[in-house]
Amino acid sequence: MCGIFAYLNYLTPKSRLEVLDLLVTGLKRLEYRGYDSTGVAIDSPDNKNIVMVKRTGKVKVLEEAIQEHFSAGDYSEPVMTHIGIAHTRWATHGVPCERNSHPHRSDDGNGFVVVHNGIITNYNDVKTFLAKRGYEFESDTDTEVFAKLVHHLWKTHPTYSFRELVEQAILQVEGAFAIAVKSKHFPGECVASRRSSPLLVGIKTKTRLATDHIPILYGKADDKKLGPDQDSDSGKPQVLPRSESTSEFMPLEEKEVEYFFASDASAVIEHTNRVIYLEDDDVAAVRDGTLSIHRLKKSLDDPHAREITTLKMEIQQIMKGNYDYFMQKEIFEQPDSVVNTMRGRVRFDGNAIVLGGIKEYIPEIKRCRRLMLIGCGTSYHSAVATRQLLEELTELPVMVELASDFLDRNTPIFRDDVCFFISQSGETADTLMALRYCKQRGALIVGITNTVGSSICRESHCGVHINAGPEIGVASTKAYTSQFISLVMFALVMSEDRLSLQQRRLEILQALSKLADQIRAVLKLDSKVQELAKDLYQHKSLLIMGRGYNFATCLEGALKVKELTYMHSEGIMAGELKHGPLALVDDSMPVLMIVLRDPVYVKCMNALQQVTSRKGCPIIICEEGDEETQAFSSRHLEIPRTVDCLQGILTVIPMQLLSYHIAVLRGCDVDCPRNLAKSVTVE
Ligand code: UD2
Ligand code: GLU
Ligand code: MG
Repeated sequence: MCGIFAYLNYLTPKSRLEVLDLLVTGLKRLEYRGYDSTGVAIDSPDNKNIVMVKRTGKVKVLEEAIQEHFSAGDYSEPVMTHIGIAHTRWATHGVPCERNSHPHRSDDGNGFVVVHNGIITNYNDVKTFLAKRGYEFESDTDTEVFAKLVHHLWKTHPTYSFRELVEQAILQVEGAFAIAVKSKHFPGECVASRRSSPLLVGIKTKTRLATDHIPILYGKADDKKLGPDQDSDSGKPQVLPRSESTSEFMPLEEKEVEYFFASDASAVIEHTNRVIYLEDDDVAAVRDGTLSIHRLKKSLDDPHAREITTLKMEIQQIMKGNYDYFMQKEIFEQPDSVVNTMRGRVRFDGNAIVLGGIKEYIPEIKRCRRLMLIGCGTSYHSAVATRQLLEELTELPVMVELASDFLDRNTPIFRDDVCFFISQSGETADTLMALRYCKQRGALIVGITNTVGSSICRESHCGVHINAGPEIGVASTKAYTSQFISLVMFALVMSEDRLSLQQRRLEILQALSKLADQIRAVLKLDSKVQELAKDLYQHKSLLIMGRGYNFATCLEGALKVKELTYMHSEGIMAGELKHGPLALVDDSMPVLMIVLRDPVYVKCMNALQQVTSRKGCPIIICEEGDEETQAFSSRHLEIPRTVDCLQGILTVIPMQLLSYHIAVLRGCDVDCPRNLAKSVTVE
């Protein structure tokens, strides 16, 4: 999920120290992506080994370690051809520590070393397969299996090229990845590939490139699975079909060339503006200074070549991609981040859900007296958003608590309570204090965090990592939708064996499978939301009303507006209108209402009428094509229909966009609102 940077110089003399310098600079350019540890690998001075340096913490720490490590030994001698790889890690498998930092290696001899971004979901199967063949693992990561798998394939298929070995390994892994591999056995070569995680290749040559395209080559390999036990009986390694790619090979005919493999262009732009964005399942290999791009399977819509694009952007621009702010980028990442939260956990075909982090505790949780969901700010809202579904699918009492208030009240807690602590950073002080309070009283402690190795993760008995990837913008967006989905997945797990709930579960699972596309559709409302923001940004206040499954969106929307725009905003439970808030409504008060076709539709329409009859002119968030509701206002945003309990994910996105646009129009610092910090580690 974080950063890869690799540098290959071919017939371009560079000392190892210069290479290290390039690698560290590359990592620094990727720092903004967020990470918790770092590492590099280069060749030893005698070329007989690969030297790795890894550190937890910042790139600066790695830089100091490198200075120390390489002060002795002949690292200043220029080498004609060399490949160095580097990594910033955002832990998903195993806590951030030196042992889990990348690069990971295939064996004691560092035959193959790998940097990886993403999650290999079937790594346990591959691990079992390799363990039976004597491989011992030294980290908790999913990544390590890849290095060892390549090594195993190399042992069993000695004639394979480096690229073929990596291709074969890729065929065996599932999940999301960008990888770059370096090998002692294939000096001067680099193989890189991606699936879901981004990766590009930068090309730097002395003269102008002769071509704008790198042709795509195809192998013949088919993807027979190395099932965990497939060949254990015979003890004979399975013979995998070998890819052959002899066709129309048109190398880049350059004598001296440098290649950069990076997660994004910010790391290469200072060296070259010529890059190829790799597509899913492309395998890019450099051998004898020549770059080739391979695909294992031919598909009809494949182009014949990958285009070399010329970047015309400044670094600052590239870091945020096409976005002006990290928050905006993170809002638009949600189609991917929600999939990452479900990755390896939800099987849509078999309707099965496994939350590895709490699996063993489910029987205990099922026996509990009540569920308590505790958090602050946005995390608290994710609990509000999913409470109703949790009540429905667990049939347990569910309490939702703000951590600070919970502590103020000295809330009674019992041994048979199950307490969930929700926090993006896993370090939120109030939440952590509440956790310790409940733990002391003997409750079962479950964490819902985005940060592996965080305090909440360590101090909880079990939990779920939301795997949304690093969130940089102070105002939380993608973490909210991923927390939401994590809690929904928990509810689904709890109701797995309830016959009467199967239809409902199926309906939710089907809706989850469509969610990414529906989020994409909602994001298309962006320019419409921007227009609405223009109407609203000079006002003093914004009231956001809804009820049922969408009440949480009102609270979260109002929080976003407050923290980003410094404007007053309030999330109002529509059922409470006549008990007070209705007094605020007149023809000048901006109001936004969420009115969807769910069990509370009639009640929402009631509220809508109460508002319009006070001359209020609300902006309505409603379902696509719902003309009856739209008739009440000229301003409405239409969102796709989904199952009631997931609506909150689709309705919160226009609120995120709206607060973002109002903040921009008001000239506020979107990524760092005044007086706020990303992770609140003080009470
Ligand atoms: C986990 C492991 C992964 C692998 C996989 C097997 C990690 C980070 N993930 O992914 O290595 O073994 O299972 O399929 O190592 N936890 C807490 N508190 C929290 C969050 C998590 O204690 O707030 C614990 C959780 O109980 C589990 C571990 O951390 O022991 C990993 O949780 P996860 O959600 O990453 O689990 P999973 O199955 O998706
Ligand atoms: N899943 C890998 C790990 O936990 C890679 C994480 C990343 O993308 O940085 O080490
Ligand atoms: Mg724990």
